[in-house]
Amino acid sequence: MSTIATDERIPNNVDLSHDKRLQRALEKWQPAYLDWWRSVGPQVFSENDVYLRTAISTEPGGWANFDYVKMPDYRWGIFLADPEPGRVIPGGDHAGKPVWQEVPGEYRNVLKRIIVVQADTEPASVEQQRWLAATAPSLYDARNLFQVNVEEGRHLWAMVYLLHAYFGRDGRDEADELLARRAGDPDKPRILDAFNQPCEDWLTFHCFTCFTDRDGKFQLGALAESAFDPLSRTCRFMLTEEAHHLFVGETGMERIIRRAAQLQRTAPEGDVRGVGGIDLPTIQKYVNYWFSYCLDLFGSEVSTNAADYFASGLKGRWREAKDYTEHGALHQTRRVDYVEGDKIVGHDVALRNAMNEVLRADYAEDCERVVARWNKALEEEGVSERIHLPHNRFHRRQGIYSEHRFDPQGNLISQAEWDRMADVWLPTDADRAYVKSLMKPVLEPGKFANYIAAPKRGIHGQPVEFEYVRTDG
Ligand code: BYC
Ligand code: FE
Ligand code: FE
Repeated sequence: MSTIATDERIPNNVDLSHDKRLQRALEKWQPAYLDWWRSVGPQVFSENDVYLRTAISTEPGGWANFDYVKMPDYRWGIFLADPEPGRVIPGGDHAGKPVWQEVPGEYRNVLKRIIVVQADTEPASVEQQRWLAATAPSLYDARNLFQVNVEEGRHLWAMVYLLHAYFGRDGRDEADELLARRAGDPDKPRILDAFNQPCEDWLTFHCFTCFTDRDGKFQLGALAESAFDPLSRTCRFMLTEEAHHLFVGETGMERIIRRAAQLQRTAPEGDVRGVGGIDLPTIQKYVNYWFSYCLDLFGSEVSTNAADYFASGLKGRWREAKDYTEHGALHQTRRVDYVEGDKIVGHDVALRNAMNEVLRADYAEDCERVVARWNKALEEEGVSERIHLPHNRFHRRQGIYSEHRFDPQGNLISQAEWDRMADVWLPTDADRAYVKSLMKPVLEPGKFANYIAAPKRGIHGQPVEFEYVRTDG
């Protein structure tokens, strides 16, 4: 196990105190990070005690400490999973050779680009969510939001460490740029689309943590299979934290869905909105919107970038080392559906060029499992409606389907048909205004807003009515 230094200015298990130059550079970045956190991080309860988990080691089972902490005092640290002895490159042209501890010159720029794109999403999500706590449906939910926020902050640290440690001057410049771009700012936006969308209500937040953080799970999984070992180790530890973000999103959605079903059964004429709930058709529209946006995050169906990343070993497939026996992905194809005139025609594409599609399909399968659990909840609540994921061609802005219109079942439709149906499939301004109108803070311990069911249990063995955020200052 690696040594943990938790009492240093930057907690770490990378022996930072033995690399004074790196330590000094990161200690110089630290106040800029804190300024960023204060100006565009959580704007509500920003100085209150919050019951948070802090990573203190990478030991399975014992890696986290739970206690009250004021967010600006959170100990953001640099933690890499322990090295795997004898680890070899999992996939691509160099499969089976020893992993790299330094960045090979020929891959320097691409690798830096991948790390910057990954890094950029972390602060972006914190910015998107910075006002949400003002309308928290409970202290429990506010705490979960803050937990996700501080850990996305730590994920930024994880990537900035790689930029500083392995990319010299360019890396330091990129680290500064990461604090300069802003989610949704037309002049200096974040890199990927979904990270410029507003996140101003809790249905959106739970869709985001369920679907967008899950993109994170799969992208981090692909990077955990990287030939560049420090990146792999960083991502492996980030995935440990990510599990909670996905829990927040999945159970948050389930609680809203459950409440919708309960209100539907009891409200006069089943009018959920009439009694201040979020109705299932509205929830379905938000699912359609966020799932399709998140599919875009995997890049084009057919991508030479993706082929190059795989060939060079920079990214692997999901669980490349564990789940595959053939790691070259050469002389194999994957069927990709193209639009030709008014038909959808499948073509066999070289597997390496379809790596984005392979990862996207693994992601979609994971999402299907989540939706099946929500539908189980609907069954338990005794209503016949179900939530469905739209087809992967529906409402796309990136890739080969973005030039055409499809219905949620994936059928090619005309622009006129789309215009007629878009308001049925996607949230309208009126839907968003309605959802927003419900966003009123509920800050009494153990109480929940009317549109969301209470969770089954609290955090880390604490009761649901625990004071997860101390509101008295
Ligand atoms: N929006 O060859 P293509 C997370 C660009 S989430 C805007 O199809 P490629 C988190 C693309 O950059 C995980 N632009 O794409 C979640 C390229 O531009 P250039 C984030 C887009 O490169 C919640 C061009 O279009 N991690 O951690 O094969 C909270 C052609 O692209 C988009 C990563 O993404 C888009 N949606 O694949 C907090 C991993 N899609 O280079 C955190 C690192 C594509 O021609 N990123 N473009 O100018 C990658 O591996 C790849 O860059 C991508 C794109 C998978 C994103
Ligand atoms: Fe993250
Ligand atoms: Fe996350």
